[in-house]
Amino acid sequence: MKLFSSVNDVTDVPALVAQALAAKKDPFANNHLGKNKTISLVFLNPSLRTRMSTQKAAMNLGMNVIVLNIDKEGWALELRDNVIMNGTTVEHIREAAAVMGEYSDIIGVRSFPGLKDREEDYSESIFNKFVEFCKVPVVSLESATRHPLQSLADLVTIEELKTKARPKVVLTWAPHIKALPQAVPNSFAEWMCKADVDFVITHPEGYALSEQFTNGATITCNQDEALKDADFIYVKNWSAYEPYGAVTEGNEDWMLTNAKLNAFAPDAKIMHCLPVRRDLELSSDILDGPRSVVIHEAGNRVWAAQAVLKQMLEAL
Ligand code: AN0
Ligand code: CP
Repeated sequence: MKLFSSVNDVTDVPALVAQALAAKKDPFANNHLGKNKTISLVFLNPSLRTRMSTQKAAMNLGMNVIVLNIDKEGWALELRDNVIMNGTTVEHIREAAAVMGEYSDIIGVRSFPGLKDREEDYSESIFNKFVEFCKVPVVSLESATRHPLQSLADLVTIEELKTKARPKVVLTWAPHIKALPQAVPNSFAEWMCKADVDFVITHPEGYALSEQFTNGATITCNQDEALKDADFIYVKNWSAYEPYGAVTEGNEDWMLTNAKLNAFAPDAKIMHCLPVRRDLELSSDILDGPRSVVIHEAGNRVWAAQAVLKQMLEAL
């Protein structure tokens, strides 16, 4: 694998899930593969899980790891083309990415969307510029529109914990006080639409995701109905796709609680990519109770990253 930016870069999804589960069983089986290879993890935005799990995965494969919080520690980056750099930016992404490529065998990049200009965000211009200019394989650590390492870990978690061949998986919108990207729900939807699951998306009016990610899903604005007999419920906030980046008030009752689960989905396992705002997005009674699998899910981020990096190392 030379690029991991979406599920479309994966030739065999079940095989990749199997490799993640194999890595979980025997973490150091391939620790010769990464010998004398360097991965650079470049963050334009904050991270806890993606940073630590990808670093751990790379170390399990024997790689050297460089982490650069370029937003805080690097020169101010110019991301636009055809501008005279007489303002606050010091270095253009063209040179910066090319230089990072000189020091790395693989590069990971995190760059969130601005949530102002939909066309710009959905063209993935920042991520694509890294890919173009660094000239080494690139793995997405969450881009403007997708978070594929998260989605792979989510699918691994569902495969591990499911108790029936074709579980019902529900993605439910949750309240938040900030405008958050659509990357996590877009990506989760895109992976679930390719998995052997019954997939339902539920959100308030006005929060429909771009259809390019939801083809094959059942979509409803009735949360109670969507939750009915769910095996897995994936909780996530996102801002509107149309009008882009908008947040509307008055949807506080979309927060999932044990009362709702007792009524509609008593056996459901509750997932969230984290970080989560307690008692705003998801009730603490769920997070602290037996239905939550969020820590297990976060643990699986290591094995998802390890499966992807293994395939990238094999293709170097
Ligand atoms: C980010 C998001 O929603 O995309 C990262 C999630 C992994 N979350 C926040 O900004 C809170
Ligand atoms: N879920 C996730 O990607 O978390 P971080 O933003 O902490 O990396």
